[in-house]
Parts: sequence; C-alpha cells; structure tokens
Amino acid sequence: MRITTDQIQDFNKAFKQDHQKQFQFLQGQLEIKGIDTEEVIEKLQQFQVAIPSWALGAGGTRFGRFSFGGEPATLEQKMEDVGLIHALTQSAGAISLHIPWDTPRDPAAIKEFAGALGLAFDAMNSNTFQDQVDQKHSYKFGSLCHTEAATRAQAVQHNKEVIDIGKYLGSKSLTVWLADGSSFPGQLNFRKALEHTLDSLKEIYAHMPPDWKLFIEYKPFEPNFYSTVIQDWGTSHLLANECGENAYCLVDLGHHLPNTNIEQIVATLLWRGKLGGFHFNDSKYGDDDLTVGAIQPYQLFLIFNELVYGMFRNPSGNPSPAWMIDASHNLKDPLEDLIQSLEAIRLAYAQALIVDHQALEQAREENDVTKAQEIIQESYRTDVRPLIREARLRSKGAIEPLSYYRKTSIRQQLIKIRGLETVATGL
Ligand code: RM4
Ligand code: MN
Ligand code: MN
Repeated sequence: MRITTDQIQDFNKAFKQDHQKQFQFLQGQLEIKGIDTEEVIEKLQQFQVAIPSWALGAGGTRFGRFSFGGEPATLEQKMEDVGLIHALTQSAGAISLHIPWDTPRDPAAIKEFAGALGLAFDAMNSNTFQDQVDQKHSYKFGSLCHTEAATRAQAVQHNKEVIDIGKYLGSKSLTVWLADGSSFPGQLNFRKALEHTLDSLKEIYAHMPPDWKLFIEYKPFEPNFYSTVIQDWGTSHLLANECGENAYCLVDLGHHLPNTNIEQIVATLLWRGKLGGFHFNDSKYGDDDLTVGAIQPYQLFLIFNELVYGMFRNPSGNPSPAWMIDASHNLKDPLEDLIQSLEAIRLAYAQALIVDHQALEQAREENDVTKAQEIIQESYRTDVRPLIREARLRSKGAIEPLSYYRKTSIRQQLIKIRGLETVATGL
C-alpha cells in the first residue's frame, strides 16, 4: 500500500487556510524576538529519524501481547509501513534493521525496494541477547563478555555478518546493545567481563569499513537485574575510546535509572565528540519504551536544548548523531504511535531552535538564575506546531498526518490486505 503526493496534497486543501493564519501569527511573534523562522523550518525539514524494523508490530510485555491486526509479516511489509509514515510526515526516511529478526532473504530486491520507497538504511543492529535455532553456543550467560572464548567468537562473528549485510545495503553503522551482565551478586567477575567485552568489540570494530561507525549502547539493568556489563555512559565512553575514532556512545532515553540528568550526559558526550546515536522513547520507571514525549516532554526539550547548543551554537566537531525511535507499542497502533513520536521529537527540536541562546549565555555568565529559567521556559511554552506543519507542507507531507491516517482508514486497509492474524517479528 502506498500514499501518493497528490493524495496528500488533496487532503491538505481542507487544512491550508487555518494553517496559514496560525503560521503567520507565529511567524510574527517570532520575528519580534529576532528569530529567523526560515532557518528553523529548513532545519526541521532536514531532520530525519529512523524507524526500527522491530517496532512495527504489536509489542508485548512478559505478561502478554495483544495483537491489533494488519501487522507487517515480512520485511517488505515493514518497509512499506515506514514508507507510509515517511510519506505522511516526511521525517522518517530511514529504517534500522535488527538481525536476525529482519535478515533480508533477497538483499538485492530489498535494496531496490528501499530505493523505490525513498528509504535509506540506518544503523544495523546485531542480536546476541537471544539464542537462535541451530546456534552452537548459548548466550544465556553472556555473549561478548562470555567466560568461554568460543561463545565470544561466535558473537563476534555474528556482528561481522551484520556489518557485511549492512555494507551491501548501504548502511554506515552498527549498533551493539548487549544483554550481558549478571542477576546475582557473585555471579560475574566484573573486570574479566569488561575486558572480554572490550576485546570482542575491538575485533568487531576492526571488521568495519573505514567510513562506518560503531555505536555502543548502555543500559543499567534488564534483562539482567544485578549488573550489566555496559551499565552507563561512562563505561560506553571508555569502550568507545579504546576501540577508536569511529566508535561512539549511543544514548537510549529509556536506559537510565530514574531521575538521571540525561541532558547533562548529552552535553558531555557532544563536547567530547562521542555522541554517535540516539534512541528516542519515553518512560516513567525503566525501559518503558513509551511514545516519545508522552511522559516527560520538558526533559526532551532540555535534551534538545543541549543538542542544539552542541551541534550548532558551540559545535565541537561531533558528527551529526544517528537519530532513531526505539519504542514498543503495547496499546496503540504502532503507526499512529510512531507518528506521535515523530511529532514530539520535532516539537522539542523546534522549541530548542528558538531558544535565545545569546541571552541565555549572558544570564548564565551573570548568574541570573531567574532570567535563565525564564529564557528557556519562554521557548518551551511557545506553541511551535504551526512551524512543524509548515515544514511538513513544504516537504510535501501531510499538514496533519494523524488525521490523514485516520480519515483514510489506513489500518483497516492494511487489515484487508494482510489479515487479522499476522505477527511481526521483533519486540
Ligand atoms: C534494548 C535496546 C536495544 C534494542 C533492543 C530490542 O532494550 O534498547 O536498542 O535493540 O532493546
Ligand atoms: Mn535502544
Ligand atoms: Mn531499550
């Protein structure tokens, strides 16, 4: 199923007049403050977020999974779904594959199909947190950190194969997330586990083409509940530094203990040029993988405020991070959920782009705490939605993607084509 630009343009007609009024009003407001709306719109148009291949079906928890019908049963169908989201939002022009959940059976055909949908292949993801059928050595007690050399070698080999698939598809990076760790005190020799992990990562790194990046993701707990080998950004940074210039840290918003100051981590990593990738989601307790901006939109804005500062206002040479959504959809239609996440990301980005950075710096230099707070909250409290709609309109997307999705009954159409019983591989 595809949506054409003409269909979208047609649909936009009904929204255009109201949109113009709202946009002009906001433009006037921002002009008074000396903000160049054209620059903001351009940046919004350029901002593309990858969709993970494992989050297009119904997500489950360990207690159950509730299907919703019309789930993509194949990689092609998953790509089709990303194509739909991209057509509507013009902000999801890439897909991130998890291997082996989404190993292309016919890589040449998949590559061609992606081209036809206007999709690029973002970071490749390896999986050494589950055992596959016919796998010789189990990952029950770890993979890259395992006590046995043969298990480590098998996990390294898997990562090399993922790189090779990605090379063919035109991806430029590999994300390694490990479930390695321990659930009971005494179970693991922390130092040996980290040493093994570093050696394994070095081998993987050496297999990457020179223009590739390695993203090392951290997570403090789950599925192991006592210790995780790569528990935090410091450990990830240490490993990335040891691997080399093309190794970076990956920040997944859900991979922090409650109340961690993520914006500060982002600021530090950007300063050191080591922020490689980003996984967007939201959470209240742990790795809840909820819709971006659903729980803590202010935190998301503060994170973007640091991103904008580190990328544009005071750049330190950190390459543009790979942006990806990493959420799970237990209750909502994943396509609706992803559209909402994309919207929340752009909102936070736009709000950060209109922060009066110079005034903020001055307030900080003068230790004017009240003023500094006023300045950032002024941006946060500005309704920038017309800017986002304008950016979408200019890129030939839908002014209101969610309305389009609902009014044209896309889910019902997908159910008609794919049936009610299909199950997508993934989370
Ligand atoms: C992990 C982590 C990884 C993702 C897996 C499926 O918690 O967020 O990025 O690939 O889940
Ligand atoms: Mn993640
Ligand atoms: Mn996660």
